[in-house]
Amino acid sequence: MSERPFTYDIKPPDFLPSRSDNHLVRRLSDMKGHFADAGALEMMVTEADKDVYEVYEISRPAVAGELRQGISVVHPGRVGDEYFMTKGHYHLVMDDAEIYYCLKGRGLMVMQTPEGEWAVEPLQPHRVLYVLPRWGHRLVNTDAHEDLVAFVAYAGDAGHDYDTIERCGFRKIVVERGGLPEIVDNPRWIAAKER
Ligand code: S6P
Ligand code: ZN
Repeated sequence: MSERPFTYDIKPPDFLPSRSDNHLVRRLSDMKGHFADAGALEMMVTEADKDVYEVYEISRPAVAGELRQGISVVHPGRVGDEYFMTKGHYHLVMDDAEIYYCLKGRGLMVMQTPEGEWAVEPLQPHRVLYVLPRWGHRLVNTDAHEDLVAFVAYAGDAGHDYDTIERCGFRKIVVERGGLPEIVDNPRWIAAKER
């Protein structure tokens, strides 16, 4: 029988999808190299290897024309003064864009191009963010208590380039200063010309 159109629900209060094909959990120990304060991360991993974020994937074939979907949940917390966040990535197919629709919580999307341009956009419930082709993206939860939850949709063939971010980092990181989020230079960022 041929495949049929399908629906699923994303309902409050937790906004987890009623259907998902994969559930990924990224713990502190998966985040080595991503947070600026490596010492603080190491200590936290030893004390309690907390979940940093989770992804519920609604999988589709990895071909252009399909749309993969998911729910990303970034938990509240900090490593040193840096807020919990996703690893972040470029799409392997750099021309593939992505839609984020924020369902719950407060946060920031940190974005950049390989050429060193950067942008940070605030996320709050009911806000849509369009991630342009070529822009690497990382979700940051800046709330002290609540999960940051977003629905995402992106081209089936997009793929994930994590290596570039692992090697070079994001140009900007988000830290807490006096109880408020502040965007600062990433001491680990390696500019394209030095890569
Ligand atoms: C996929 C999309 C999201 C992220 C998720 C986790 O293109 O941007 O589903 O995969 O937010 O982030 P990351 O950086 O670990 O893939
Ligand atoms: Zn993406």
